Amino acid sequence: MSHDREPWWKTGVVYQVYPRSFQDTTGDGIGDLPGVLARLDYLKDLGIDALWLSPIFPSPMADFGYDVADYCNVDPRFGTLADIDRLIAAVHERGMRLLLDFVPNHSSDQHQWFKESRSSRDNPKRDWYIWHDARPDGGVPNNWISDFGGSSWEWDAATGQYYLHAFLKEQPDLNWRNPDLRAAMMDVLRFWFDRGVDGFRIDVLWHIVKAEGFPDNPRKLDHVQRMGEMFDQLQVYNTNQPEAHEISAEMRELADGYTGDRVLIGEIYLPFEDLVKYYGTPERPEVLPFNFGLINVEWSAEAVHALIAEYDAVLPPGGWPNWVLGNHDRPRIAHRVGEAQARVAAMLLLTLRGTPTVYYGDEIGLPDVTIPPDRVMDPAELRNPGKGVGRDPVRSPMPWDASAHGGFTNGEPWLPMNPDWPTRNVAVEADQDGSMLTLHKRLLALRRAHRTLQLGDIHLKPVQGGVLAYERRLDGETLLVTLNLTAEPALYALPALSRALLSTLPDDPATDGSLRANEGVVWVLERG
Ligand code: TEU
Repeated sequence: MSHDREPWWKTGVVYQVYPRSFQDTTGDGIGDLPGVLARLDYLKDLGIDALWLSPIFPSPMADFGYDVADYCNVDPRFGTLADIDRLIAAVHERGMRLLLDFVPNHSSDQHQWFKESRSSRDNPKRDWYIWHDARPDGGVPNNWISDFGGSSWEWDAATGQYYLHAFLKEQPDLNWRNPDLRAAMMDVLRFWFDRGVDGFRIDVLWHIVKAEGFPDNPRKLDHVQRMGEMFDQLQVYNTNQPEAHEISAEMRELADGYTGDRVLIGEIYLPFEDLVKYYGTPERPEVLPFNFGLINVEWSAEAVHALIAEYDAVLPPGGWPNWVLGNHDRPRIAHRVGEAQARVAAMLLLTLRGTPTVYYGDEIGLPDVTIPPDRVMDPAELRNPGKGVGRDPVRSPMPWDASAHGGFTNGEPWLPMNPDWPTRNVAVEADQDGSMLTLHKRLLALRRAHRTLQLGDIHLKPVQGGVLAYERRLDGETLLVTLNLTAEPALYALPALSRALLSTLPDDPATDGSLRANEGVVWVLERG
């Protein structure tokens, strides 16, 4: 069977760049687009296929770019439209792809559209946002809670109505029920597709439409602590409405009008049975939803096995899986499972069936960085201090070498570097046989060398003493992955004629299936 015609995003590996923290070229302590350009050869050499850039659009930065003031331009802190054009061209010259971040649920309150919308009740753009009268007693229209805490409604004294914001009050929600707004946002996608962008990660896609009539959300009894106040409620009326599927199908249709297998990856935090509906149907495809299962799972062979099985069971026919270990909102993998297990996690991510996304810095084992109170930048932390919801720790600047500020900037970095940057940086790890970076390069090279790892079927094996194992099979080749998710040695009963291809540990693995503490191995099963 030929697999040559599979779209690039099925076989490829995505790498998330948080542009503020990648490479500064101007000395302002904030990364920029020329910085990304300067590091493209590093990414090519690492072996990834596509870069996704978190938002680079003009923004007051109330939520570090997720508050967009102009969807069709570049923030001067990051560069210019000419810089993005150069970057697109340079990415393509290297045979890679570039994805941008589309933020359709809300704009900045400084967007021209919102300025017009709030200027008067009869402004033509009034209905581009979600306005609502106060209750007779002057109270908020309903009980919806914003993601950063407090009511989702903000009073606008000038026009005497509330507007809705699922996140900060500086991020008013757009009204996708308004056809003109909808058309304007589709034009935004066209603007970037026409410039050659290969796709988008779509921010909070499941939030995009709200229930008509704005009913109160029911209260939830089991309080999910880490996630904050908003999760005291079941998010039934403010998120995941049927109309969201029509919109994602429309976006998909637009993308399909372009050549080159453009991809749309939806950021959706929902239980699997609801999540997978965003694949759409073969007749009406939607998006590739991010699967955040590995971010939340308890780190044991049994729990990860159950997670993979559960996701596989709900995946619709033809639905291509997706796996993620971390992003700019969630604790880093090295922080969650420890440095030793982070190596095993990397092998898991890059050998599972599906499109993996690597979060910048995870390839060198960056930790979560403790932020002193006077350096906190994230509104989530500023509004809920000390609750552990801050995202600055996972956004620290990339340490490239042992020069000042890790080679990230000539100025003062906007967030503190990892304290061990003089030894944990790209240059040091590039020369170390046993480093996390070398492991990532080997895993990515192995994935490229074996189509089986890219496209093969997956067959989960029963867990044996803390070892998670699965086979990947394609066109007569069988690879076996055995992952010791414990800090103790473990034994896995190997099939005959198994030959090790790669261990997560620097020296050769045992040939009898015994795994060292925190070791993962990829084997090829040779035919007798
Ligand atoms: O994140 C939405 C999201 O899923 C939330 O979990 C959010 O990260 C967290 O609760 C904040 O406290 C996306 C972006 O990834 C995030 O950076 C933005 O802040 C958010 O949307 C609003 O655009």
